[in-house]
Amino acid sequence: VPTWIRGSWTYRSFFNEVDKGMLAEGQLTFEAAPDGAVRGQLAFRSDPPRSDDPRLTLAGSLESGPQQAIRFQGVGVQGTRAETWIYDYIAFHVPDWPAGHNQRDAFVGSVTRTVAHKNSQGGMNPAGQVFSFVAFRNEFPEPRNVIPLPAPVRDMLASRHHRLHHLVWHSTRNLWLNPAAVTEDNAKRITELGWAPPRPAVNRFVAPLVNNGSGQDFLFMHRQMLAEVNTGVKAAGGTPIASWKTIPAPGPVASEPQYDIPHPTLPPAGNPDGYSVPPPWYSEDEVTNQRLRTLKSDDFFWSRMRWWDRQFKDASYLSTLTLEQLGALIEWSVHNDMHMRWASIPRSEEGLPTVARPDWDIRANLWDRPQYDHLGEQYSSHVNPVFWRLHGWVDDRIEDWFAAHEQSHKGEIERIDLHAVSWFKGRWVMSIDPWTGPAMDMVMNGHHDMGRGAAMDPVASDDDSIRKMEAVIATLFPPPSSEGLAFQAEAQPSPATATVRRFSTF
Ligand SMILES: [Cu+2]
Repeated sequence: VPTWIRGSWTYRSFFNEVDKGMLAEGQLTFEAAPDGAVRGQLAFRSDPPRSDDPRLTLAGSLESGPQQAIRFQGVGVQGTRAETWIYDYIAFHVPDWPAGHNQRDAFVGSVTRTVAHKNSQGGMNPAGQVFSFVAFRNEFPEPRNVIPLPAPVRDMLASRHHRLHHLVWHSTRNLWLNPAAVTEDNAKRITELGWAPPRPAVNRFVAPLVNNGSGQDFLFMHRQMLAEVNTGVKAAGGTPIASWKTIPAPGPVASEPQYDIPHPTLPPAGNPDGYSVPPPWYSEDEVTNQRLRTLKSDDFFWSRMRWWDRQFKDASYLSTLTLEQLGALIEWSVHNDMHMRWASIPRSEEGLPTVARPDWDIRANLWDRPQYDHLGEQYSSHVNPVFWRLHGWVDDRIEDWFAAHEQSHKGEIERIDLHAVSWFKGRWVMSIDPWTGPAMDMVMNGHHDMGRGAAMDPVASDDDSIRKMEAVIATLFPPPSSEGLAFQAEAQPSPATATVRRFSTF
């Protein structure tokens, strides 16, 4: 299904006359395109927005064939100054230049006034007049701008310690049984560094280990992170982040301001609530491209994600699972796919689309700035505001699981307090101390204790644990040869094509 039209665009129309230039500039948004049908809106806003600003509701269809053409009609919205307008549009998607540099996605076309309407000078604009237009794609409004985390919380999460901790925790448990990454020597080295995971998450074929307790580690570690971030949010004067109650369905990408309040503001077109699915990007790896296209499609939501959403709330199913099974089954299905569905193209320091961070590359000047919050890998995902909604959804399933067991065999699971986290013991819970990283790291550096304040300071005295985590990364992902490294150090991340090497991590 060609969905290139979906999203938010800037529209400019022009007179087709030698001595006249631009006619109008507006904002175009297009929604889902099931079976080639499209709907959307063209709005000519004043600043601040007013309820009678001209707006047209658009409906039409994508044409099949190699041209990527679209036809649509715009009908003025009742109560706006466009009330009596009807225009027809035909447009063509502009192909990519193979060697084009940062090309903006665009479509170009022709528009005609289908019925005459009054103009603002009191005269009539005649039917049949024809104009040209271009529309270019607006930047996707990133969650960090639409639903930002409080700055102190964001900066703490973006600190080197937290980035490394999250990356090293996931990487060691994901790669521990991968013989290419963790040789005998490497295992010894990582053990000396204090980072041997007691329970690997997957076997050497990357199949999740559902019965070894690693799923409990996953749930515990992230429950602790959620508690700490919400402590930080409260300390910064905010209200705790609400989890996704249901995984967000594809929704409208445009929404109107609340006009009856004193200073109405326009929700960002293309991502009004912060939960719109960012467009896929294109890497050199065709499997990744296909995975991204599929995960980001509406079909995938309705056929798969909604199903998972119900499955992991279904008491009769949950009451058959141990806590570790619940964790592993969620992590390696809906959790990983939510990460990739809501991931946006990685961006360089200048905000340009860039290559994915190479596994070995943890250079602070490139990857430690707070804007690097790519949801598709663990050095950055927890800096993204969507991470906390998504993991809130995961965390809420633990409570559903407990309630389901209480309902079907009351008393077999007991609620306990474990390292200040509300946790469980009993028949359905493996008796382990869930792994969140080296004990020393936690005690000395308070990574998981924002409440105490130490970790709010990104330059807390954590040099030693940072050096150890850097050493783990260098062991798992040896950097290229020193010549290669010197070359890379000079080169900026290339904006040409985004290569994703780490897609298997989520
Ligand atoms: Cu994580």
